[in-house]
Amino acid sequence: MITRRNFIKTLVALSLMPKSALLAQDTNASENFAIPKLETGIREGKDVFYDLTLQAGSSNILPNLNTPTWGVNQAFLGATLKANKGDNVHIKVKNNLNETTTLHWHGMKLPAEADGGPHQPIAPNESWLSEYTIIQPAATTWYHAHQIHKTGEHVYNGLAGMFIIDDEESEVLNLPNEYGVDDIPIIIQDREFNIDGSFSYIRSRHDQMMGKSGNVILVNGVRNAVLQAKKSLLRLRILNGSNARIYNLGFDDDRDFIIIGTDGGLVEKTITTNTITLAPAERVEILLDLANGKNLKLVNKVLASSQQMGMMAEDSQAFDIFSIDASQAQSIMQEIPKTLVTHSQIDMENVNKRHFELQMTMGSQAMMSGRVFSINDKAMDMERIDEVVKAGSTEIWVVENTSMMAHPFHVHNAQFKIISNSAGIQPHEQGFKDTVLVNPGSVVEILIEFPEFKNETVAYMYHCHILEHEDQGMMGQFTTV
Ligand SMILES: [Cu+2]
Repeated sequence: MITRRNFIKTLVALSLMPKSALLAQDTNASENFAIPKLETGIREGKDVFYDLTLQAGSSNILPNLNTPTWGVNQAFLGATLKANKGDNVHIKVKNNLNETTTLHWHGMKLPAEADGGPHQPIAPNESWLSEYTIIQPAATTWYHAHQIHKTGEHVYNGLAGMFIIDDEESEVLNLPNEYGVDDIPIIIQDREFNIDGSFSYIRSRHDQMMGKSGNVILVNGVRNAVLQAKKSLLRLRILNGSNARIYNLGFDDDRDFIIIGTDGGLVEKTITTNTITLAPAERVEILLDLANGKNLKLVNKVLASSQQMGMMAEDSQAFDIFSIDASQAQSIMQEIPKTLVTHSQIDMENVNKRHFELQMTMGSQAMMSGRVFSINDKAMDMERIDEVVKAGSTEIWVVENTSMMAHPFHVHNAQFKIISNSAGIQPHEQGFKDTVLVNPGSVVEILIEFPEFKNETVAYMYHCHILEHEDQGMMGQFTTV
């Protein structure tokens, strides 16, 4: 039942506010923290079988309103998958939606035909089997829809989840690893709502150009989320699952936290910091000490550098993301190792170099031709292979952003090292990455060791991870042969 008070509250919560204004978190309406359910599959030795269903559902995100949502084995967003390095995973994906879509394993090194990109569409009522061996170390990877021209909308509806890889090397480090207890998935997304509670996707030229940002912040699909901490040392696996928004993450008391992992897995040495910039698709694993028992909030901070980086005003507002109640946390006395793992050194001698220019063309002519977003003067074409890479080789990709806004550049089937960035390398960018934020006017060099998988006809993607940019052509294709 909609009472008058709730109706007014709901109106405030909806898009009647200026586009740039973020909905203030409502302090007297805290919600339970949601932990996506865990799918460990059915194991037969090293073979693990997963049954995933893409489904439509209804979620109670705003008070007294139902939001039609999409999910994977749940109503909104995806169950968390878990497997070990060395496992042969067999993932059956059944599409119970009434639209064709795909499911892409973001951050995974795998054969092109198992990648789940635009070349592996799953029609309604059809199933797709993705099979591969996990050849990479422990990491927080994720999965999401990747249907050509539809990725933004499908992810916005809810087709995204986490895929955690474990290995023996990380297990002996004694890091918090009890899922949902001291090892917590944090999927940060922003959404805008219509008056009836449904998601409001693109509705302006601004949304198309800048990417879709919303005025309601969700963590694992819940707004105003409050995590009741069970232990005084938490491992947070933070994924920026937003379509376009870049976050400057930190805690409201400016406390330090310890970075232990990046997109591709654990870092060699722990990094202590109090702020981290996270672009769409990037992940960071942090350790958070709650021993003082004080409650805190993960917040988006305003950085002095935001303006210089050419971010728009709406990217430089302070707001809360979620709260942690530390009052009941069981005290954990634990030594945190300073050295975690050793990364294999990649040989940089005589490697092939390729150049990628990320472009946004303004002006009416570009808009008429539909060629606003491009890489190397080309918009994405499913029929065109842009680059052919030798399987097993190492290359340097030079990514230059000649546009006026930042773009997170992502490469499928790869975990790379950033070897230079004209805008500077952040502490967490020293680890293995599959997505790197390229600021306007900047040039970033990444060193990629391509796996041995060969396929002359099925391509992998490289693209901007602002999903609206990807959908409008800021994407290209490469094969490994
Ligand atoms: Cu972009």
